[in-house]
Amino acid sequence: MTTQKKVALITGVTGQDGAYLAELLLKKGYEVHGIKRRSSLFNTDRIDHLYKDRHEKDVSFFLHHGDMTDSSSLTRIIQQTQPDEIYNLAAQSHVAVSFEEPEYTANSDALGALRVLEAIRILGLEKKTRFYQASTSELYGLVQETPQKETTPFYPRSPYAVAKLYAYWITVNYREAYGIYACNGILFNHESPIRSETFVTRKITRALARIKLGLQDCLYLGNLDAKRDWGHARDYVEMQWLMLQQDKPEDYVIATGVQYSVREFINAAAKELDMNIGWQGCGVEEHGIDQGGKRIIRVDPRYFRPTEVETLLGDASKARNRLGWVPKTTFEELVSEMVREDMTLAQRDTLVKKHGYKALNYRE
Ligand code: NDP
Ligand code: GDR
Repeated sequence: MTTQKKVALITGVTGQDGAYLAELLLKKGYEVHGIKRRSSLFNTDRIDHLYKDRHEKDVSFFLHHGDMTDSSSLTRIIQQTQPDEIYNLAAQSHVAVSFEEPEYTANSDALGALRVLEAIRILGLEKKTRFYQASTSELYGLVQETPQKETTPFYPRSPYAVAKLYAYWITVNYREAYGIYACNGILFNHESPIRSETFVTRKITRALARIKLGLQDCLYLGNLDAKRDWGHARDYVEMQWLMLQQDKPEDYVIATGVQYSVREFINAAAKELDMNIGWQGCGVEEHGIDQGGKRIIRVDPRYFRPTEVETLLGDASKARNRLGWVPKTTFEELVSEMVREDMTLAQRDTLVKKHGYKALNYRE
């Protein structure tokens, strides 16, 4: 007897979480469909290792062109793939950028979730298709309680967070109104070596590796006092899957329960590279100096946000007690893995700088 493969559809498959989740679901034997946007450059770096040409045997991973701002593409893909599970990860996910592109952020992050839920309803898939919404700790914004858990009131502080608040509630509403198995994962920051370079953790690990090798002089950052609860993306996508395997759909906070400041992240990354950073000055004058007294970290107010989220710390007891989920990777392990990978990339860049692209081929 052959058992039918489960079918999953991932929006945002080309992003950090999309790549880890696709890999996890393929390992579990799913047929995985991903939605990618049209781009003038290749945008599938993170998932290229999973992709096989459709003409090969045993292909389980398929990509479709679509966009969160385009209902027709979303509805068509859902109709064609008839997924058992949809993971809605696609979003304009940068908080600072959302102040510059508030309307687009609302369109893709808020209405995008609605479009997927409406497609499920219009296509009569309410009883078949389970829906995961990538909600965020940014909903807590100006925090009303510490640590933050599922019952903590929301106070969003950016166009991104406000858009995600709509997506959170429309997910709850479609669950209650139409009986769709729909869940919110309220995920705190999670990082990895494939985190995009504009988020603070990756910006730090990449820059310090480059500074160490002489490829860059200085790293400019914004608020060094901001505190975050940072976990590893690989651990968090497991929870996204687990949430859709339960008897009843519910919302869960996913976090490590430990908090560090941006400055502490820098110190941890520097330690991995045997760099010793001394801190001097305060406010916009604060800077980090290396052993030789060179200013290698400076504050640039350009990176300050009009309204900042100063502190986030999650309480994931519900996920631990109900689903047995605990994060596997510690803060130190996360930083170490990111620094190692960025050091390898910086070494490649050094090689290219010295000998041109041919040097890479000779090595491989
Ligand atoms: P990324 O920014 O790495 O990935 C976002 C993905 O969404 C990319 O594949 C991107 O495509 C795609 N995308 C963006 N806009 C559109 C659009 N209009 N139509 C179709 N696709 C689009 O984010 P992460 O992987 O880190 O996060 C995944 C989700 O989880 C996001 O919704 C994010 O807001 C949320 N989240 C993330 C947290 C984190 O710490 N990482 C914490 C809490 C929530 P492209 O590659 O072409 O840009
Ligand atoms: P965040 O992540 O806004 O929490 O959103 P980000 O890494 O951008 O910022 C974290 C904190 O660091 C401060 N910061 C800087 N941030 C950036 N990007 N660049 C800088 O130079 C810099 N200097 C200081 C920020 O002000 C902030 O306080 C991430 C995203 O993945 C969201 O999609 C997700 O919902 C939340 O995490 C949970």
